[in-house]
Amino acid sequence: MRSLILLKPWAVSRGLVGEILSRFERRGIKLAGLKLVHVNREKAEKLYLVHKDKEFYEGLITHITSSPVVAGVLDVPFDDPDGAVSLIRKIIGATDPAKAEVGTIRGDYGLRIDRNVIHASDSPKSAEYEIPIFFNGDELVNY
Ligand code: 3AN
Repeated sequence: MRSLILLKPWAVSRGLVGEILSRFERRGIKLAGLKLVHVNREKAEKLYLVHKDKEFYEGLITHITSSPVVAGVLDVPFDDPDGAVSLIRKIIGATDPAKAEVGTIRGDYGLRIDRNVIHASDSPKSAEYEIPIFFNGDELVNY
């Protein structure tokens, strides 16, 4: 099962890319795609479409487009797609770093809810929607 992750601007500017990616690698989760991108407004609006009416929406768009992010596609070798997404969400931790368990990515590296260092698809359906925003089919590999 494939899912999108974005290491957000603060993860890149604070030099945490390697450490964060290693959390997935050491768990046995493979990368199917990886790139450094400066997200444009169009892609940001597509990614955060479900949050369009939220009061934090403009801040979300401004932040994700402010400086480069690392976009990745994780490949979890589970037959059960919901189980794969749950595992990824467990590794990243709760949305608010102040509430995320220590030992999770957000719990160890995040500080503010609006700068929570990583995005990950929250369902198999959102993974299907989000991956093509950042990757063409020929940029993803099976191995
Ligand atoms: P998650 O990223 O855990 O799936 P969502 O989808 O509810 O959480 O929120 C998307 C992003 O919006 C979060 N990663 C976070 O950066 C930001 N966000 C969520 N809630 C708030 C909030 N109350 N204030 C500011 N930013 C928020």
